[in-house]
Amino acid sequence: MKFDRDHLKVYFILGSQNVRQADPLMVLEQALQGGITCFQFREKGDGAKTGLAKIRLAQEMQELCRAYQVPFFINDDVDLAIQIDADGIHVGQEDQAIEVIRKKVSSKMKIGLSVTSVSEALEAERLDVDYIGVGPIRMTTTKEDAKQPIGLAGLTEIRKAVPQLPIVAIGGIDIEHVSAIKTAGADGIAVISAISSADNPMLATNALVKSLENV
Ligand code: TZP
Ligand code: MG
Repeated sequence: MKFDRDHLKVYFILGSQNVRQADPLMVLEQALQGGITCFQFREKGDGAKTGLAKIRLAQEMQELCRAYQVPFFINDDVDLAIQIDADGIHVGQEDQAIEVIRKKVSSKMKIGLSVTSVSEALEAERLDVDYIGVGPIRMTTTKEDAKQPIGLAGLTEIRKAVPQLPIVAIGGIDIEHVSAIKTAGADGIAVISAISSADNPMLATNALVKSLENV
């Protein structure tokens, strides 16, 4: 699957633990109908599936993404990404080292890395990752161990330090923040709750897509 910075515009992240009542597959399908440009399966935290149930859900989500030709990333779980031939893997600073992952995965697998500071961004550039996830931009309650928000100022600094690296901003982002985040230099936004907690995930996604295109 082709992958470039345009895929970072509206990057949706979801695990079954993020939807209490709804069916996660239905939420994903609505987000795909609304026009998400990338998807990451992030099954972790309280109530997350493990083992076979996790693999099965990943495969079902991957199939949906394929039908909409949207790149399918897996958070953290490099073995699962290899096993089901995901389009990409996304890892944090505390996960396996990028060099180690590169050696394990096929050359076509994309790699994203979470970054919260200029020094981590410069290191990411050296490591040759395909994009960086920069944040948290704002306070978020979705990630239990989220770091301190870096704000638009932090995002702007990181953009200046790595002018070429594709950036997706993450953390506490909703539709009213999109234009300032774009202006600060991000190629797009990554969200969980703005879509997964919306009354209508398809309409919420569509509004995000439109607001990004209008900046
Ligand atoms: N990484 C940094 S913040 C965050 C992750 C996975 C959570 C984003 O969730 P939300 O609901 O969009 O704030
Ligand atoms: Mg991680």
